[in-house]
Amino acid sequence: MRIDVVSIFPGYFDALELSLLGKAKQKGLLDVRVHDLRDAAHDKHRTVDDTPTGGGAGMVMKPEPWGEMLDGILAESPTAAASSSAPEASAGTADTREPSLGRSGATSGAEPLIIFPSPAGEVFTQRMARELAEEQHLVFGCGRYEGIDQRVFDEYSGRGRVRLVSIGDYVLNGGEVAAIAMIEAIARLLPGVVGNPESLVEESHEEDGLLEYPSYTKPADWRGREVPPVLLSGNHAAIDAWRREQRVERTRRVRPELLPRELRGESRGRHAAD
Ligand code: 6GU
Repeated sequence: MRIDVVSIFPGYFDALELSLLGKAKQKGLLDVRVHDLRDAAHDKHRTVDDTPTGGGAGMVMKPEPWGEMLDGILAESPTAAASSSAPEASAGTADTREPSLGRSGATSGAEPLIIFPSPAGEVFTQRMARELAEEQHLVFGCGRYEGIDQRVFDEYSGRGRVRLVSIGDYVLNGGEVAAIAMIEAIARLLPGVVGNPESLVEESHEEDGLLEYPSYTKPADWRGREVPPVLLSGNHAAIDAWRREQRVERTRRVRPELLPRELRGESRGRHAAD
């Protein structure tokens, strides 16, 4: 998978060199390229922002550096159908393309998908991570300040697939940390990135949507806190049943909205324990 990232703080993405993802890059499973948006700002101060038209607080990212940067990235896309024509040049050919899939950006694959991390976007989930792991080329456009000039989204959703994606209901200073979270969630699903693929299926939010069971290792007694005896029993059916029950009860307690319909309602385990 190829991933391009555009940011005014490329240093954030040094974190991607560490651990699992660094190894994935070394193995050639993942090709991440980080671009400094200011390289596409050509005035003396390499300006990327300006005051909001119509007034208001904060600053807005100017469209021109984004246009130059994204045009360059799309022109170099390893995918076959990369749309590379500039607006002036595309006037006569624009109608020959498929109609835009717009924000929904459905259908995976053959052309780049541009993701703008934004608190105003659809919420990133494990399901979306799985979907995005099927893509050949992702481009993350990380905005700062009050956001990016709307015409950048309009331009690229008119030419290809664009999605605005949020990582949750809270506000970050920019898209960088959100992009790192999404890239990690996506990249670990690529074949060969996680050493033991079985460790992918038992996790929270995978398979049945329940949260993970609690894990223990040695020693069996630590500061008087004992490992649950069932885990030392060697009875694998009993262990599986215990873990399942832990997952259901933890989900009921912490994230009841994730519980599958058939498990909603009255708590189990109460009858025996209380
Ligand atoms: Cl993607 N960006 C920003 N700035 N804040 C966020 C976010 C993204 N997701 C949640 N909060």
